Amino acid sequence: MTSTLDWPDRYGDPSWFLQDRFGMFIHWGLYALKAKDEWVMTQDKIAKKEYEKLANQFNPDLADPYEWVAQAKQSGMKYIVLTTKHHDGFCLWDSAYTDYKITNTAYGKDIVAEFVAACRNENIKIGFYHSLIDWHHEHYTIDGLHPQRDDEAERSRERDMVVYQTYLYNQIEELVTKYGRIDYFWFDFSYDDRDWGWSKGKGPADWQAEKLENMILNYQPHILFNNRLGLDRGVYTPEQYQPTEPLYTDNGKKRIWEACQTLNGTWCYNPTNLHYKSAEMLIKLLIDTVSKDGNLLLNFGPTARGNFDSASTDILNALQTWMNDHHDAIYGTGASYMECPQDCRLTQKGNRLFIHIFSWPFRTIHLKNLGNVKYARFLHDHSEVPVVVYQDSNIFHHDMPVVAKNETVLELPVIKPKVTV
Ligand code: JFZ
Repeated sequence: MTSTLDWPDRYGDPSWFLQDRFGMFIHWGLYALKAKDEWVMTQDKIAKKEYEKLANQFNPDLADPYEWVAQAKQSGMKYIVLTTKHHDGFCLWDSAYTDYKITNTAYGKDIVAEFVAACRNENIKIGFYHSLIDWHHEHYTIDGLHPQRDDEAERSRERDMVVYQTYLYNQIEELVTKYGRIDYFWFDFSYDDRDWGWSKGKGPADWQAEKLENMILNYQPHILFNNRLGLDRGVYTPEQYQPTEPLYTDNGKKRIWEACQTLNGTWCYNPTNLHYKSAEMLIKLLIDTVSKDGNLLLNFGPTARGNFDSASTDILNALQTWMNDHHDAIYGTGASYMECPQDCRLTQKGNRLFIHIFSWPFRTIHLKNLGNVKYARFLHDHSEVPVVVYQDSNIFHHDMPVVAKNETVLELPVIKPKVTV
């Protein structure tokens, strides 16, 4: 079935995004020092003046964006989205509009500039995450009193969202004019239940969403946006949630979507939270996402010293091993029209069907309506797998090894090529 994409004509061409399928999310900022949660300022009711002091403590002596990018690339990720500013308002670039920025810490350098240079060097697409919420800006309005603003001066101050709008606009203009070509702008506005009122009552008018969009497109006409400007367009970003099938709008247009997922439930570096997803689970998450026509943006939180911890590195290494053998079943693929066999996922490009075996079968994989297929093979070594096609029932049967690793991929040509939207 052919359907049209739900994608504004005036946005950039999303072809690269649909081809690449796999990206790295990086959440990094002052909150890494607390090593709990990027929401720590609000959750632990840390007053603004207190939280600001973290900037004096911040000395990421191991931070090396070239290393981040190299690790992402070797694990098969094709784009990286970095937090230029999270809700705490601390800026990772040398903004002219605030002193609350990385260049005023012991690090001294503009890490966004370094990150962008590293991505270009490695041919990795560049994404900027930017929070619309700002706990630090004195004119970001908030519904109710907040611990961060609990002193008398803060209480009595008149807040004027228009001042914040201008700040937001100017900073985003810096980000899209000072660093050359940017491929993806990832806005963040959250209606999270952890929100404590920061988003309450707010919508696109509060940050002049259309104006921001127009300005960015003016400088970067090829750019892609996610959907969190609140305009109900762009890359749809369900968070820590896997849909059951490709996503469509109410009128049947195909949505471009991206699963954003954590390693252990928090976005920021958190060594005390040991609920890590296994490498096997993360590989399956990637496959599951692509089998439903989505992209996976997998999050990593560098430590306060700026490097990936060993848990992250172990996962990156495991992803690298799998992607080396199987990337062909990910890049440029998407949902198949074939009916999925039990305990499997299917991805397809053209007439190449990939059967991702999630749980090893009892010697037989039943694939319906296969037609007359000449061969099947394992993707990782091209070793042949016997196929038996029963004329009437069109059951695909192969006499496979009794056991093998999970997430093994079989590849076979199918008669009807996939129609790409
Ligand atoms: C937001 C942030 O608050 C969070 O810290 C992190 O950066 C994440 C990627 O984005 O949290 C959200 C945003 C949207 C939803 C949930 C949490 N949502 O749409 O359900």
